[in-house]
Amino acid sequence: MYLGIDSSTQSLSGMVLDPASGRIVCEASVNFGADLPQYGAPSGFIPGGASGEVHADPLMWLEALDEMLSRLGKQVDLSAIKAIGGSGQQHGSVYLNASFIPRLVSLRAESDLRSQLQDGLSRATSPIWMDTSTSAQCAEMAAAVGGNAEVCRLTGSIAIERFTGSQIRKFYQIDAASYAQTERVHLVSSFICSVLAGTHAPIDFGDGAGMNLMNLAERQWDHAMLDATAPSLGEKLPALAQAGTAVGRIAAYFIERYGFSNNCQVGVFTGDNPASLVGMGATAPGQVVISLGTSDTFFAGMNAAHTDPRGFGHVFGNPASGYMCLVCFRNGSLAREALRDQYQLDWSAFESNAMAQTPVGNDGNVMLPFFGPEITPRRDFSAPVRRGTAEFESGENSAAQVRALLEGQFLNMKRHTDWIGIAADRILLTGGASRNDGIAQVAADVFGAPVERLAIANSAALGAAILAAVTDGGSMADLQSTFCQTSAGSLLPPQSSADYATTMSKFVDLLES
Ligand code: XUL
Repeated sequence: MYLGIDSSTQSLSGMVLDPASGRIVCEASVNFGADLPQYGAPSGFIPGGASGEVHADPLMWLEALDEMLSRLGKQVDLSAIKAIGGSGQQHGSVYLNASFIPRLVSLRAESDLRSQLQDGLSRATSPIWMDTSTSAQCAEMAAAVGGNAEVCRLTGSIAIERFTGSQIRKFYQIDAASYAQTERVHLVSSFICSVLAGTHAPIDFGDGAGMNLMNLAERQWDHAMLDATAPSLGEKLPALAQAGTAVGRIAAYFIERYGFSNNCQVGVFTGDNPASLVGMGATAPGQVVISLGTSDTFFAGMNAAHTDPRGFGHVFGNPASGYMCLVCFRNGSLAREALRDQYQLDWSAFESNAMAQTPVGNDGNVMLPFFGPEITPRRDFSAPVRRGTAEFESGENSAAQVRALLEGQFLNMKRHTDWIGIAADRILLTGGASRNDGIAQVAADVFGAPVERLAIANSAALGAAILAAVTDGGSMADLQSTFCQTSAGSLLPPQSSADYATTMSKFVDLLES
């Protein structure tokens, strides 16, 4: 059996799978807000940060790891786990001093991770991906290497606030003494992996690309970017490696405390989005994942590492091989909910009514579907922008408004992912809103590709478990065909009337006007 661990923003979960029987054996999850209220982080981060700062307590992640393993151990004999794989929320960073490794190798099974490792931190809290406080550092880093186009060419993304490089630079600027005390900077993924393996684990090419520090073509730390970030940073970063390659055997603490076998391997962890790409069965180019959440994300496998000329999208290493893209849209469910509430609708209006009452292309009525600031494209919207008939522009006809919002969201997504240069053969829709057939149909129509939904919701943990099996010699393609099944009846082909060429040009005109 194989264990996948996903350390995400709101919870830490584990999934055990058995490739021989093709079954998911069991799952356990620790929700930071509900299960560990003593950290004062109801949504997994410390609320009330100043000037866009969003941090979390890494000790909370350690306590959650202990708790998750103890819950899992009640359901399954952990000595049967042959390898562990994992994923973490991307971009978040953990700062460790020189005592961390001595503490790690002398962990006693009678005590817990939190109390034995807490003095190994050189920074009490970890900035996470929701942090937007580092615009000044991003500008400084870009200027140091000759501009954002160069940062993007080198690392796959322009300098981005949530990416780890600017966060490290800010730490160095505000607390140079603690930065100097930092022996190693880990990502959330490589931190949890290090604890399990009892040694400094590498960062993988997927999560490593989310730092603005890795040279995408060479898959090595980029010296120009390191120099632009903070002194001696190259000495403080772990090695880089492919996800799912072996780090080593599990540390004695876990053998003694939870009954793991001393032959259990720990594989290199990756970021939650690259892990989801694996868990959705979408690592091959032509497969596209659209995750509909608070924010919407689009990710897909790519053969080559070309980057987004507009600078909104990101390119990461793909845990299977090659590369993947990731593009985030801030106005996801927030916008869908705002429109729903404004017109006092329920989700069934999005499911069927609005779709039945309006034609594909919405009679030429288009909407820029942004209720607040957007990151793709980066612009400070405060309300949607409408163009069409006088009735539509004045906000009447809720069915036309719903269709315009959904078409606008997917047109914006299609427009800002065109640089990948691969047409979608199949769209895998996931996230809360993906179950809604009305929303799914618009995605199929706008992209001109069939939409499917997966049977399993937790694709990051599944991807992590598949990577565990890969560490032990399993074939990723075989594992994906066993575990990444679409749910019955979830396939929606595009409608024959769907032709969005004219609507797309109207949308782009409005966007650029
Ligand atoms: C991706 C991103 C988030 C985090 C948290 O760039 O910031 O998706 O990985 O899930």
